[in-house]
Amino acid sequence: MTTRYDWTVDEAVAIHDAPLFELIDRARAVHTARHPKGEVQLCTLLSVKTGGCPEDCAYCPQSAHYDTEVGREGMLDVASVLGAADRAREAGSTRFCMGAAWRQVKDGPEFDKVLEMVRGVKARGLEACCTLGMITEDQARRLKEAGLDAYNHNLDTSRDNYRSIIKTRTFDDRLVTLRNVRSAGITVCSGGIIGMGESVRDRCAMLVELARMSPHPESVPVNALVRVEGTPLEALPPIDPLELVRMIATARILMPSAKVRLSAGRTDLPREAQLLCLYAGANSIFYGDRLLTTPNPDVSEDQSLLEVAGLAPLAPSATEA
Ligand code: SAM
Ligand code: DTB
Ligand code: SF4
Repeated sequence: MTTRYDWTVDEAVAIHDAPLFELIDRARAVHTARHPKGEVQLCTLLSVKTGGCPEDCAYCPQSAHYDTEVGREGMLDVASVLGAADRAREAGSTRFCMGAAWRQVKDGPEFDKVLEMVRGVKARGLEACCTLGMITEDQARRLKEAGLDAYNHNLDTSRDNYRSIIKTRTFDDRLVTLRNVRSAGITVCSGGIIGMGESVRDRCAMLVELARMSPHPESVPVNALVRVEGTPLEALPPIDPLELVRMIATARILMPSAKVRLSAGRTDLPREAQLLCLYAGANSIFYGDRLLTTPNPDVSEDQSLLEVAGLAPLAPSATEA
């Protein structure tokens, strides 16, 4: 099986729209060829700086443009972040992702604190990931020096659909940050959201944008929109769970070696649909009862999810960078 970097949107749509069992069979074959069968990486998220974000992302409860239940909070201190990292590790997570509601990183004391958090997370033997908005090449280099493994920066939707979701930055701004991350030697985590009113073609175009990068992103989160009161997208209908299965299977086929993460939206997803996503190519979930500002399934529910499927959390030793 070769890894391709020249996928077209037409090809991706044909894969996505194939009869469901054909799609799942194909994705499963790619998955088992490239990844240990019964392994799922557990990642824990923590919002280290919540709310008051100047960007206008239509899905986001943290945007200052919308009146949601999420208020602007100060930055967490390093000790409480590292306390959360300890608890995440004890619960079985091997990756710890710190998020900040920033448009872009500003050099100064807050960024220095993030660097300290990264060093602390690494000292605990966890993979360290950050998602802080746009970063420069120099900031990426400093994060790398602190030991950062991965940077999350989602494309979220297709280039064509971008302006209907976010007006305060462009799709190309996103690509520049991803390039800065890559050139600093940090692994790339980039994916998107379904359920924002986009077409199947938009979904596939977003995946193709990622799948034409060489190397592919090491990590591709697929989120289902969490519809939050006060955001412009609050009243959209929920997705059909099988749409998520198709999206994950398509991501798996286009980017065979990536970790495909079944991300936000699991609280509304029946257990059987989650299992189908894990069968069709997802090999990671967010673990812990919060995402950044919204709920995630309880840890006990997730333990039983993995148990019924005979899946095991990826062991820490296998992930140390
Ligand atoms: N501010 C940084 C940025 O936008 O890159 C980092 C944090 S931001 C909350 C990280 C990602 O969370 C977004 O790119 C988006 O894909 C996802 N996200 C935010 N709100 C969401 C929602 N309501 N439903 C699903 N995913 C969401
Ligand atoms: C990603 O793609 N999904 C995560 C993580 N990367 C940072 C965030 C989901 C956020 C969902 C809304 C919230 O909890 O605020
Ligand atoms: Fe800000 Fe990120 Fe939310 Fe957009 S997704 S409003 S950049 S926190």
